[in-house]
Amino acid sequence: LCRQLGALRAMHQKGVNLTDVRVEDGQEFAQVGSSLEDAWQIRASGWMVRAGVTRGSAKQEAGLPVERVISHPLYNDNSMDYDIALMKLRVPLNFSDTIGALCLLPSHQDLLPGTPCWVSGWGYTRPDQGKPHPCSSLPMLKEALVPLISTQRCNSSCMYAGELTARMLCAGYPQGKIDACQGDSGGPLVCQDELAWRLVGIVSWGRGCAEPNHPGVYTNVAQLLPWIYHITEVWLLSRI
Ligand code: 4AZ
Repeated sequence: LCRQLGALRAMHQKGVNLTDVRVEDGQEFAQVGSSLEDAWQIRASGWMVRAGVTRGSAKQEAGLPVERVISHPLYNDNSMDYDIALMKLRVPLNFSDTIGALCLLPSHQDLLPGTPCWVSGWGYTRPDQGKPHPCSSLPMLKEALVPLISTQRCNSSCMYAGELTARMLCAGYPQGKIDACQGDSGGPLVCQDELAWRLVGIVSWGRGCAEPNHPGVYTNVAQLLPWIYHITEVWLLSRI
C-alpha cells in the first residue's frame, strides 16, 4: 500500500514557490498558525501544488489547492534536524501516466551504502547560479543518480564531522561533481526495490553543491515514518 506522498511541485498563491521559501520555515507559519490551538498545524489555503509536470511553471499558473500543512514540531532551523513537512490536498489527485503514488519504506528497513537512488528538482545547476533572467526559458526538471553513503562515513572528520543527526542521510559522491543544490530542497530522493519506488530522502542541505567530501544531506524518511503515519492517520480519521 502506497500513500499519496511524493514529488510534487508546490507554490504559494502570492507568487513564491515551495523551493524559494521553505514550507517549514517559521514566519509564514507563526503568522498564519497563531490563531489555531495547534500552532504547527495550519489551514494552508495559500499553498498550491502542481502534479505531473516536468517543465518549471510560471508563478501565476494554476495549481491544486492545499488543505493543510504541518511541519515537524521538532524542526530545527540551525541544525536542520527534523526537516520535513506534510501537505494534504483539498481534493485527491487523479492518477494518470504522469501522476502516481510513491511508496514509503517498510518500517525500519535499513538501506545499504551504495544503494543507487535518484534525486530530482528544478534547483540550481551551478552553485553560484543566482536568479534566472526574466526572459530565460522555464527550467526542466532534472534528475541525478546519487548512491547512498553511510552516516558513519558521512559524519566522519573529513566529511560532516558529527553534524549529522539520525534524521539525516547522505547521498552522492565523495569526489563531488553530481549533487542536489539550492532550490532542490523539499524534492524527493527515491530508490527502487523489487516491489516499488520508495521515498527514502528529502533534499535538505549540504555544504555548497557538488563539492568533494560534502555530499548532499537528505531528511531520513525512514526515521520519521511514525510521525508520517500518525499525522496522515489523524487527517484520514478526522476527515480534515
Ligand atoms: C539548498 O540551499 C541546498 N548540495 C540544497 C541541497 C544542497 C545544498 C543546498 C546539497 O537548498
